[in-house]
Amino acid sequence: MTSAVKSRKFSSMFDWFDQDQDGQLTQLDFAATAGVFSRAARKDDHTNIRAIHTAFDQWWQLLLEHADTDADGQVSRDEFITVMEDNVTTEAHFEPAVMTIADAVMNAVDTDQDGVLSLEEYVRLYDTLGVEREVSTAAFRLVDRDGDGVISFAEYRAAIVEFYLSTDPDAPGNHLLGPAT
Ligand SMILES: [Ca+2]
Ligand SMILES: [Ca+2]
Ligand SMILES: [Ca+2]
Repeated sequence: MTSAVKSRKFSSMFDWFDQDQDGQLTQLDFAATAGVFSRAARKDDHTNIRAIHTAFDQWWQLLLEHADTDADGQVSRDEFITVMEDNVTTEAHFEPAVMTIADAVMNAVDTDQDGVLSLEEYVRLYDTLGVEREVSTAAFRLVDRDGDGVISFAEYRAAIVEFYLSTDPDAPGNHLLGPAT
């Protein structure tokens, strides 16, 4: 099912992943993106940094397999939006592709390893991603659904699921990558 809300989300995601901004996604873009997320981890946290790189690489392989129809090793914006809707967000692929990345990132960002994300940890992630503090602080409040001042794994996963699967323009998970578009 195509929806304008999802297409917009995936399109802004494309811009974000296209780290060298040449209008095509390649393995290099994904490696660069994994590198950006890795900077939110503690420098000596080799386990989670490796997990992030592995998870992004798996996602890239999935995109290559299903999206790169002309087999040139590049995925265009249209190919990306189509594959996100038709393959990545299907039940068979969502857990292994998306949630593997989500879990790896959450583990890495939880630098004091207390099992939840504090505002400080969350804002630090978005600092790394170039999102302004005001924006990430507002997003934190939305993702912290029970308002206990921390983001649990469950709240984080709920936001990810919403970001990818919801067609509701007001879903809190839409703010996951910064300002809703
Ligand atoms: Ca690119
Ligand atoms: Ca924490
Ligand atoms: Ca909470």
